Amino acid sequence: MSTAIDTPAAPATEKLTKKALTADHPTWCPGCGDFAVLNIFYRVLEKLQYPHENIVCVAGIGCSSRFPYFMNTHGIHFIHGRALPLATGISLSRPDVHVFVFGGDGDGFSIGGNHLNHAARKNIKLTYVIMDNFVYGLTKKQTSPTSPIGFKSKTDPTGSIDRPINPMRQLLASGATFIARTHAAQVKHMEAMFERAILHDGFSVVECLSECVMFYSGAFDDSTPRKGGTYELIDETQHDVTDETAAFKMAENLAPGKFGVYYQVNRPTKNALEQKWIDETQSKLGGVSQKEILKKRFEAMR
Ligand SMILES: Cc1ncc(C[n+]2csc(CCOP(=O)(O)OP(=O)(O)O)c2C)c(N)n1
Ligand code: SF4
Repeated sequence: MSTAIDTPAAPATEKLTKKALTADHPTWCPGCGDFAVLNIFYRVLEKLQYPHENIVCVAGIGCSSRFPYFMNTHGIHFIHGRALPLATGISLSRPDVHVFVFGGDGDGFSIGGNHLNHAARKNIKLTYVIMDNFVYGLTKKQTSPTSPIGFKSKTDPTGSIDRPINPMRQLLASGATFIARTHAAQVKHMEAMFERAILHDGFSVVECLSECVMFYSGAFDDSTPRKGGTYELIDETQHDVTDETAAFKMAENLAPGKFGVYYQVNRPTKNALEQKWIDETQSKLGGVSQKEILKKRFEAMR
């Protein structure tokens, strides 16, 4: 299969280490759950040993969306809620790179919610980690789409009155082909979920509960055993991850709900389908360049 654009020969790659992947000093508040997410992402990349120059991290705006600053990879800190459309373009045009998207529940489910639906249904090849803290952290405590009813914030001083979204059900309905749920305080589990998501050929999403110690301390105590909660794992000998109805049922109550892979199926990615179309069109037109095809298309549209 030909690549979507001509790329120069990749330089020889050195062993990928945490040191090589580390960029700026993270500026999150001490105790923020996002530190653990970053550390585990370093660890998984070290394990997978992708060529350093082929890794791209994209984010919108938010505390969690600062992620690309802390990664010594290609990275873009983009517009609030618009990380996915940008990442989609990168993924479709550069089949040689691994695209990762990071952001918060506000960025992903609120302002970026519609982009999430479309990237999921198109099955764009990328991995998206939603660092869900049930609050808008960067802007200092507004209600987010995942805040529970009764949550007191600057936008809801007497307590939130809106029904929160159910991330697992939302992702299932959107058509994501890999959907998992994990917790920043459960590093081994988080590592396993990230690795499986990254190795999935399609749109893979991991919702990672990551506590905002500044504006919603204790949000995840019910799923933190050292705080008296329970961390219940999905038993995949009992749960068929390809069964959408079972996944919907399992997602009925996420307070605290179960953790693990809710759903995983293989469906052709837009990347593969589009490349097939490009290859067929090029061969039909006698091997003209992609630029030429695009030019002809624009001329026909005048
Ligand atoms: C278009 C636009 N609207 C609103 C904002 C203000 N804003 C910045 S981050 C943010 C929400 C942050 O919450 P979340 O995405 O959950 O990330 P967190 O900071 O909690 O990690 C908002 C509303 C903005 N920067 N741009
Ligand atoms: S405000 Fe909350 S989410 Fe933002 S860095 Fe601080 S603890 Fe983390």
